[in-house]
Order: sequence, then structure tokens, then C-alpha cells
Amino acid sequence: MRIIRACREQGLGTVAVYSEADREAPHVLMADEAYAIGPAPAAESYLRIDRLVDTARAAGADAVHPGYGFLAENAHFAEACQAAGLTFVGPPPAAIRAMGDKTSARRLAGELGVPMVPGTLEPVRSDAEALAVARQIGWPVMLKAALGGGGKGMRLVQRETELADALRLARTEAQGAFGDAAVYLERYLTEARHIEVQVLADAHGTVIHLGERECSIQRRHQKLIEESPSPFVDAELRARMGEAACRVTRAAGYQNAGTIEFLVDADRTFYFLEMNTRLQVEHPVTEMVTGIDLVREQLRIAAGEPLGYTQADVSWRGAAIECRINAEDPFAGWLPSPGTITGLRAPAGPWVRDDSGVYEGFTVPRYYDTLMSKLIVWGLDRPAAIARMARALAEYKVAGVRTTIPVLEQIIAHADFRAGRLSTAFLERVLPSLHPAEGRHRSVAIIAAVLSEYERLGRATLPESTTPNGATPLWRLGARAGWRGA
Ligand code: MV4
Repeated sequence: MRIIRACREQGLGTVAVYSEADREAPHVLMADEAYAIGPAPAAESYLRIDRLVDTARAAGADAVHPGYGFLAENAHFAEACQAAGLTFVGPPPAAIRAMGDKTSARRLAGELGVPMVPGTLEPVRSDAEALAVARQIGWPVMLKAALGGGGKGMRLVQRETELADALRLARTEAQGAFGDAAVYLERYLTEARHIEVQVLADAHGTVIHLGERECSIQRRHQKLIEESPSPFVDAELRARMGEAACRVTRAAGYQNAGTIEFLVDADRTFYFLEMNTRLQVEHPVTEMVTGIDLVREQLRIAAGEPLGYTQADVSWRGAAIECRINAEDPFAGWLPSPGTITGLRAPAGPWVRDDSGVYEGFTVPRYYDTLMSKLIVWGLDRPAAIARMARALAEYKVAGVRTTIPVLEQIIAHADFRAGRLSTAFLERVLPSLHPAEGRHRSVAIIAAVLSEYERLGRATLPESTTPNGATPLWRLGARAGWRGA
């Protein structure tokens, strides 16, 4: 839907593809045309390069936008599109490949003198080599799959005695998940921030950055909240990280939109981690503070148009925050909660953007990612954006499936979040102190109060809207908290 919107504004027609589970998905209803590509399991539909390319050709499409999941970082897919005469709206296959191998990305950063987390520049060849490197760089260390990324295939090793087992498991996992057992090793930074820089590169040699996104709040390497700018990054650090990000982008022969991930220490030292060769889920926070439509830029770059502006033309205004609304139950081990959405009221109002993929009556399929919507707000400064996010989350009502909304509300209200005291350790530290079930207990109390009021009055009419002492009765608070009004 995000891509369809950008296409419409550019005067481009759109073709959606869908699996059997997504027959009634909103992007299918929204596109000019839509084609079924197979059964629900992604391996038989969204990951079928042959079917995607055949469908694009049959529909008469000129270009293919890979989105931000499934095949978005697959060099074979990019090549297959090009071989079929379709413009791939993304980087050249060679750049995807160079950055997809995380050790090759580290070698490039190393050649350019871009600082990176201490570790190996090649996959480790033996237990003995891994041990020698770990002893040299210090514990804890992290094993990462060379073809992994985004936290997939990572394994933390605290001490020497755990290394051999961890290596074996990491290799087996990497082989299973990525078809390649290669694993490299990095020093594990325990309290750093995860900050990424958005870059744009056109086909005419212009490479610019659009500033950073703070993405430290992740659970099992799924981001929950992202923001721009990072409360930790000042103009000087932004310029230094931006310059490093552009240097890597240019050297990789990169074109289109991309993201360079860094870890940033308390002393403002930054370390290159990896590059994501796609548009990212959290791209809206960058759009909100720069005013630049990233999908429009992707389409223009893919069409060979020059960016038409320089680094000096980019400016940042205010603060933006994104919360990911997932169909998961944070009180039940974050279990996926697919099912039919029986009630839905999305927040609205000034500077509130709800990039949603669901509607009332839609059934969230159990086959894919649990992401239902991304709620993005903008404010003149970070406190204003936080207040707006708290307001918007309180307006958000979803019935039928469990969502992450209550836990997001509590994180947004947390003193450390408000103070910008963030690190990759933040969520693990604060989760035990959160009590998101309170919202649910409160709802039960409100419903009980409404029922007892009806019983007391002995009739099926609404009770008075104020109590004798003038206070607002609990049932009316309930109505206000609900989505149908009193
Ligand atoms: C790390 C790290 C610390 N040290 N690498 C996670 C996703 C991915 N793209 C990189 N990630 C990390 N890599 C080293 N050498 C910390 C993270 C990380 C993280 C780790 C645990 C809990 C939350 C985290 C949030 C962001 C990044």
C-alpha cells in the first residue's frame, strides 16, 4: 500500500500479487490489478521468483518493487527481473550480493577506514582460530552468520567454555537458514545504541544521507519503536556518521535507497555493523523529519532520473516516532495472535500517520509476519512527539486479536525512554517492570461498573452522565475509552 500510494502520486499504474491467504488483503483491493501467485506458504508464492517474474511480464509491468520483506534483498530476484526486461526498484544485484555477505561488507568498510566492531574480516575457519580471535578481542563475543543480518543467525558467547558448542550450533543454523555455514566473529558491545543511517544514491554518482534512526528498542531483533533524530546524535556526530555511510554506499557501487547500521558507544564512538540493501519498515520516521518521500525517490532513481538535490539541500525538522502494532500477545510470551479483526478504530488527527495493512473484518493470516500497522507521529520536538504518540496509542482500538499496543504505551511512558536513556539493553531491563495487563484489568472493572449501574436502575436506559457529587462515573470513562461512543 505504501508503494501503491507513491506510484499513484507519480501517475504510475500498479499491479499487486497475492497468496491465497491474502486474497482480501488491503493492498490487493487497492491496486489497479491483482494476480494470485500461489498458496499461503511463502515458499510457494511470495518467494517464487519464477511466478513473480512471469506475472509481472504477463501484466505488462515495467518495473518491480520488492517491498521490504521476502525477496527484497535477494540478488537472484533482482537479476531475474533484469533478465526479463523489468526494472528492479532497488540496488544493482552486485551491490546486494556484496552487502549480503556481511564479511564482504566488513572488508569493504575496513578498506575505507570506516570504524567497525572488532572481529574477523572473513568467516572463521576453525575452533582454534575462533578461540584465538576471541581471546585477542575479549569476551563476550558474538557469532554471526555471514549471510545473515538483521539479527538472524546471531549467537552470544559469554566465555571460552561455551565457544565450541556455540560455533557448531551457529554453523548448523546458518546452513539451514541461509544455505551457507559460514560464521564470523565480533566483540559483543553490551550497552551500545543501534543507530542506522538512511542513504540515497542515484545512477549519476550522487550519494547523500538523510540522517539517522534510533532503533535500540528491539525484542528478539524485531524492532518495536524507532525514532528520528536519535536523542543521542548531534549535528557533528550526524555529519560524521553520514559521511561514513555515504563512503560505504559509494564504494559498494550502490544505487537506490539503503541503510547503514551502526552501533554507537556511550563515548560517541560509532562502529559499522552491516548494510541493509532495501527500503526499511521504519523509513517513515526519516520521511517525517526530512519531508522526502523515500518510495518516490526509489522510483525516480530506478527510472534513471538524477536526485536533483545535494546533501546541503537536506534539512531536518522536529522529531518523529514509529510504533509497530503487531498481532501478538505481550502478556502471553508474545505469541502471535492471528485472527479476524472484529473492531478497529485507528488514531488520526494532526501529524499522526497510520500505515496499516488491515481493516475491520480482515483476518490476520497466521502465515506471515505479525505486523498489522505502523503508527508514526511527528512533533516540533521530541517531547511533543512523545505526547502525540501517547495520545495516538490511547486512541488506537483493536478487537478480535491481541496487539502490542499496551506494552508500547508503557514504554512510551517510561522515564528512561522519555529521558532518551536508550541502549540495546533497554528493553530487557524494563520489560519485567512493565504491567501492560493493567489496561485489561481496568476494562473489566469498567464493564462491571456499567453492568452494576444498569442493575441498580432496573431498566435498560443509560444512567445519568454524572454522579450526584458531580464526578464522572466509571461507565462514562469506559464509553470514552471505547470506540463506539456513549
Ligand atoms: C550486535 C550487538 C552488539 N555487539 N553486534 C541486532 C540486529 C543486527 N542487525 C545487529 N544487532 C546487534 N548486533 C555486536 N557485535 C547488538 C545488536 C543489537 C541488539 C542486541 C541485543 C538486544 C537488542 C539489540 C538491539 C539492536 C542491536
